[in-house]
Amino acid sequence: MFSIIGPRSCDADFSIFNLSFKRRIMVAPTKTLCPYCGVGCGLEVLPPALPGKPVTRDSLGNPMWQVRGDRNHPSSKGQVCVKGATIAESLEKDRLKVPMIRDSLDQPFREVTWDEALDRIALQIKKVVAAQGPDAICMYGSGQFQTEDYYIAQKLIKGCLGTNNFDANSRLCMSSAVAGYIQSFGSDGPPACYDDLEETDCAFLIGTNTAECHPIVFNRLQKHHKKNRNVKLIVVDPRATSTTKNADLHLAIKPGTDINLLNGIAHLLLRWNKFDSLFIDECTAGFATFAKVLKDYPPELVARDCGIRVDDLEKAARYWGESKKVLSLWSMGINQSSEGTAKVRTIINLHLMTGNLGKPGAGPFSLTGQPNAMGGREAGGLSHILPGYRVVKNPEHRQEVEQVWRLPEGSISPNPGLAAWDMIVGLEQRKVGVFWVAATNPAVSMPDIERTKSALRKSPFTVCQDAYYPTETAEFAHVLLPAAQWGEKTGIMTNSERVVTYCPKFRNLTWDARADWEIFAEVGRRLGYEAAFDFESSAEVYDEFVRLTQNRVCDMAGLSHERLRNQGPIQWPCPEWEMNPQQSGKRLYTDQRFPTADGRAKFSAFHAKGLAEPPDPEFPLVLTTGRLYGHWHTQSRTGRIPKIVKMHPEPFLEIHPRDAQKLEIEEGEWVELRSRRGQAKLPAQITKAISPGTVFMPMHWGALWADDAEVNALTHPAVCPISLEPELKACAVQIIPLRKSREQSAVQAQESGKNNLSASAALGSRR
Ligand SMILES: Nc1nc2c(c(=O)[nH]1)N[C@H]1C(S)=C(S)[C@@H](COP(=O)(O)OP(=O)(O)OC[C@H]3O[C@@H](n4cnc5c(=O)[nH]c(N)nc54)[C@H](O)[C@@H]3O)O[C@H]1N2
Ligand SMILES: Nc1nc2c(c(=O)[nH]1)N[C@H]1C(S)=C(S)[C@@H](COP(=O)(O)OP(=O)(O)OC[C@H]3O[C@@H](n4cnc5c(=O)[nH]c(N)nc54)[C@H](O)[C@@H]3O)O[C@H]1N2
Ligand code: SF4
Ligand SMILES: [Mo]
Repeated sequence: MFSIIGPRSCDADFSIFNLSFKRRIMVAPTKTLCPYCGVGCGLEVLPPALPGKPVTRDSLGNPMWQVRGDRNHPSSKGQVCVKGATIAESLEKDRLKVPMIRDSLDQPFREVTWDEALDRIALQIKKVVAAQGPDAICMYGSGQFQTEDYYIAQKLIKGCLGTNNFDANSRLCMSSAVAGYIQSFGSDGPPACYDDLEETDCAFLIGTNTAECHPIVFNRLQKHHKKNRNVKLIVVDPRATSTTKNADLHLAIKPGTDINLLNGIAHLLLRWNKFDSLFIDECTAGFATFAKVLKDYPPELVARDCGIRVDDLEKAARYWGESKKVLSLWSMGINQSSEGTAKVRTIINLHLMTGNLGKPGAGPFSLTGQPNAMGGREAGGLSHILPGYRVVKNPEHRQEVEQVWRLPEGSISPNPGLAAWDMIVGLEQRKVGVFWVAATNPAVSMPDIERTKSALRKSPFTVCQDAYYPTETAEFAHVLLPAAQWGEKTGIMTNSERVVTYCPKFRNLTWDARADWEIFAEVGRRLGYEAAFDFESSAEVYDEFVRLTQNRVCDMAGLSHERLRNQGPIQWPCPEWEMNPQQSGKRLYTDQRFPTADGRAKFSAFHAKGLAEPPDPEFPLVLTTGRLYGHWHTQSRTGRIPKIVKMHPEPFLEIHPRDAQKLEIEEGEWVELRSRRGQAKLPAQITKAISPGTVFMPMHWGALWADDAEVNALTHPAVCPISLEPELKACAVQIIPLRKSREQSAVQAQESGKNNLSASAALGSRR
C-alpha cells in the first residue's frame, strides 16, 4: 500500500515549525481544500518558516508554503496523500505570467497588456457572432474551476451570448454518472456520503482504482474493512491494482463486460429471492421490464462473457444478497464507455432491487474525479444543463434562470450546446470561430489526439487560459491568458460527498494573474453586459449563484462565503433556514421519495453492447488507460515536483506474461503500440496484474513529457449516446516489439535532449 500521510506524519513534517509555534507565529494557518482530486481533503497552509526568522506577513509570497492536513475537515479528518502534501512545490514553477497574442500559429507570441488581450477577445466574439451567429462560440472549461468561475462562464455564454456551447472536461469524466442519476432518480446528486464508508457491510468497487485515485476515501474504507471481518470488499477491474490487494473478491472481468456482470448478479438475486419487494413496490417503477432482460443473463453465460469463474460470480451475488448495507463506488472504468450511462443505471438497478439506498452504509456513489466537478454540476457547467441542477431543454428551468439573470425571456437557447468532442468536430468543419479553453489541456486529454490536434490547427481563434506555461494546448493558442490558480483567488469547491469548502486566496503574486471568473466578467463587460457582470468580489458572485439553487435538490441557499469561512465546510442540501445541515443533509432520498414526476425511482433495462472497438485479428489486444498514484493528469503540476517524478519516472505498458511470451517481448523492452489512429512507443512491464488480452497504459505523458507516449494517440472518440462521454477506457491495439533495451533507449532519450523536469525547454525548441 502507499504511504498515506496522516495527521501524525504531517505533524512530524512541521515539528520544528511547531516547536516555536507560540512564540514566533504571527500568521494563522489558512484553511482550504486540496486542489487535486474529488475526495476534497481539507488542508492547512502555513507561510514558510525561514531559518531564524519569525513568520510574518513579509514571508507571504515565498514559494515554499507548508501544507498539512486539516484535522477538522469532515471529509478527510487530517489525512492527505502525496499529491496534496507536495502541492506547494509546484506553485511557482513555469508559470504563465503575462498575456500573449499571435495572429497565426506559425508566429511567435508577443507579450501584451491585459487590456489589449481582453479587447482582442471581445472584438473576435463580436465579429464571429455577427458573421456566424452565437453557436460559433465555444468555451471548454474544467472541474478545476471554482464554482464562481463556472457560474460566470454560464452567465456569459448561455445567458448573454445565447449559446449553450459551454462544456467541460467533466464530459470526459463523470457525465455518464450525471446522466445515470438524472434518468434513474429524476435529478443529479450522489445520494451517499463518506461516513457510509465506515457504516457499510459490503463495499462494491467497480471501475475504480480508489487506492490510487481517491486515496483518502480508500484509506477510510480500508480501515473499516480491516477492523470488521464481516465487512466484504468486492472490486471489479480488469487489472489487479492497489485497490484489489486486500479485496475479499476481485473480479477481473474483460474490459467492457460490466453490464453482463451486473445483470448476472441481478439474475441470481432474482433467482434466489434476495430482493426487497416492499421497496420495489412502494418506491420504484419499471421492475418488470428489467426482470425480463435478466432472463438473458444466466450465470454460465455471464461468467463466460466476462472471463470469470461461475463461483466467483455467485460469490459476488451472495455478498450482495446477504449484506444489509451495500455501498457501490465507481468512477472511470464505468463512466468512460460508449454505454457509460447504461452501466451507471445498471449499478443503480441493483441498489433499487435490494433497497440499498437512502440509509446509512448504502447507496450508489459515483466518485467525482476533479476537485470541483461537483460544483460544476451545481453551476450548470455542461452544455445540456443550467445552474441549480436544471436542464437546458426544460422551458421552466430556462425561464427561472433568465429571471435571476434579468434577461429577456427566450435569451437562453432551448438547444443543448456542443459537447466536448463535438467542439473538436465543429473545429474540423470550420463551424467554430472562437474556441476558448480554460483550466484543461485538451491537446493531451481528448481522445484521438492527432485528429484533435489537426482540428485545433484549423481553429481561427483559440484562447488558452492556464496557470502554467508551456502546456501542450498553448501550442495551438492565439491568445494566452495567465490564470490565478489555487491559493491565488478566493472561491468555493464541492467534493464528491457534497461537502462545500471555502478556498481563500492566501498568497500574493508578483505578476498579474487573474481569477477565471474575473476574466470572463471583464470580457462580458467589454461586450456591453456591464450590469450582468457588476460584481465586486467572488462572494457576491456566490450569493447570486446560491439563489439559483433554492428549492432544488442541490439547495445551497443557506450558504455564503461568510458562513463557510466562519463555520467551516458544510454539506448540501443546506436551505436558507437550515441551521444544522450536517445533521439533516448527510444522505439524499432518506424518505425514499425521488424528484421524478411520480416520486418513484426508475429501473432501466439495458442489454450489454460491449466495446465500441472490439479486438480483431489485426488489432488483437484491448488497451485500457488510467492513472498512477502520484501524477495528476497532464502533469502541469506533478511533472514539476521531483519527488513525484522520481516515483513515476516514465510511461510504461503493462502486459500479461502470456501475451509477452507470444510476442517475444522481454521485461523493459521497448514496444510500439498501434491502433487504427496512431502509435506510441514505451517500455513493457510484464505483470500478471493485467488480464491476458488486455494491456494498460497510464494517461499522464503528453507530448511535453515524453516522446511518443501519448495514450490518446491510440484511443477513439466513440461516445455514449446518452451522456456523450467518450470511451477513453478501451480501444483495439497491436504490439510490435522494438528489440531495443530500456538502457539503450534511455541513452537515446537523453541525447534527444528530453528531460522530464525541463518541459519548458522541450516546447521552446519546438516553436
Ligand atoms: N493519482 C491521481 N488521482 C486522481 C487523478 C489523477 O490524475 N491522478 N484524477 C482524478 C480524476 S479527474 C478522475 S476522473 C479519477 C479517476 O479515478 P479512477 O476511475 O479510479 O481511475 P482510472 O485509473 O482512470 O480508472 C480506474 C480503473 O478502471 C479500470 N477499468 C478499465 N476498463 C474497465 C472496464 O471495462 N470495467 C471496469 N470495471 N473497470 C475498468 C482500470 O483498469 C482502472 O484501474 O481520479 C481522480 N484522482
Ligand atoms: N485516455 C484517457 N484520457 C483521459 C482520461 C483517461 O482516463 N484516459 N481521463 C479523462 C478525465 S476523467 C479527465 S478529468 C481529463 C483531465 O484532463 P485535463 O483537464 O486536460 O488535465 P489537467 O492536466 O488536469 O489540465 C488542467 C489544466 O488547468 C490548469 N489549471 C489549474 N488550475 C487552474 C485555474 O485555476 N485556472 C486555470 N485557468 N487553469 C488552471 C493546469 O495548469 C492544467 O494545464 O482527462 C481525460 N482524458
Ligand atoms: S486524496 Fe485527493 S484531495 Fe486528498 S490530498 Fe490526495 S489528491 Fe488531495
Ligand atoms: Mo476526471
